[in-house]
Amino acid sequence: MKKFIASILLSLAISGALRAQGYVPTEENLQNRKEFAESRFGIFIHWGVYSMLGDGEWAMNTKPLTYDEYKHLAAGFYPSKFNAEEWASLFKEAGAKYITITSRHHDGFSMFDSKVTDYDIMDASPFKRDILKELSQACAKEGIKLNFYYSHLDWGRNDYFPLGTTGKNSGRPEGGDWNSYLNFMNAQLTELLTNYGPIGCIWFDGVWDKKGNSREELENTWKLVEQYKLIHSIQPGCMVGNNHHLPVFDGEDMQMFEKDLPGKNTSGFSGDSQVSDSLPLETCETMNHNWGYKPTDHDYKSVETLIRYLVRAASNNANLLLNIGPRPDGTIPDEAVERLREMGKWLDKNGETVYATKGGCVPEQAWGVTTQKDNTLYVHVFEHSDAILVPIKGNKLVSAVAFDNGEKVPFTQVSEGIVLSLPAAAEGTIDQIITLRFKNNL
Ligand code: FHN
Repeated sequence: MKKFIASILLSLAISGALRAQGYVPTEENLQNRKEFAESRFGIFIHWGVYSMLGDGEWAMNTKPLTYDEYKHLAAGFYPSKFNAEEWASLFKEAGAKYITITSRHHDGFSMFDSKVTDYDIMDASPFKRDILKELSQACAKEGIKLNFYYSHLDWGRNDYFPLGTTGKNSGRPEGGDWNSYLNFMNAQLTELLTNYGPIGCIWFDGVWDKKGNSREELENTWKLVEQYKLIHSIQPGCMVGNNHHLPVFDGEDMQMFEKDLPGKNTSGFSGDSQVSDSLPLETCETMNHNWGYKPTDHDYKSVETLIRYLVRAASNNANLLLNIGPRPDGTIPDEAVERLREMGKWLDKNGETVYATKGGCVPEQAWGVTTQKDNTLYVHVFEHSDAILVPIKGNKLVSAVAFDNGEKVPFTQVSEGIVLSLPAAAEGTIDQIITLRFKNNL
């Protein structure tokens, strides 16, 4: 009997271990990961019926409103000025290579034509235009990849039970069929992966609602392995990412960090994450202080801060997913448009030093950061001085030139590395870039 139990335990352990490491990405998926990592800049879009309340995407929870009070907003959601082509052309002008839009946020409203709920743009709002379809077509025309944010958490549905730690005042019943909720999500994911062309990534958010759950409990509660398998079975190339703020789970293809660069935890979301050394990385950040629309939040980051953050992300091997919160009428706030255009102008000139680069082998210095490609190190100087030390040794420096005009930059090789005598930088220079070419690849 003991032997029998032991063998059952052993086979359970083996099947657990196999399951834990069972996912093998396809070639197509690996290619998509590579292209994603090379793209370095994406636009995050938090948009939904909550934009009408002008208080961010958590408005239902923070006001608080019950779901019954909140849900009627949808009947007034008519973004009369929404023009997917204008959006896509702005994103292209900004130099972004992909967008990640909220297909459904925690309030549960689906911004697409979903046959498995009436709480969507076709049935609950008078707009009756499939926003995601229009965006998928417009982005395809501009060569911009399309990713979908998808909330695991739902503040409205009765089958979201057991309840989690948020949305407690939404009036959901103390009972509900969790399996029905899982089936609903998988049916929606199937729609998203079937009706909108190739999807770059499903960007999950919200499993953290079930606080206190162990990794295994999270995996079991949300049936992540099965869900990820479903996604990969419909579109093997589609990446799965999950903003669970934990080390990656088997079946995930990228790792994101919220409001922090990989390895940092200034915002408190990444304390338990460990930076993956094999998956592409992404940092998401707001342009002002909110993800969803808040008209009174004019505290936008400067163009300088945003560009430097993009470069810093690249120097950490990460993309920047920069958020905008469109207005309820479908337009993008002027402050955001201006900044996107300026970033585009900068990327137009300097994109070579960011796109398809890796984090430089020289870690962040007091003067700035580095990115690299083959035998080239791009030195990004944020704090100008007459001379800087680039602590890199053991590779012969062939040339050093200013990236903007190709003029030679005098250098000396010393035992600690390379000393560059920097040319003067014009007032307001955001990033003085020096290109160093070495004999051997870095
Ligand atoms: O609760 C969400 C929040 O509304 C927003 O979508 C951000 C974006 O990273 N993620 C969650 C908080 O971790």
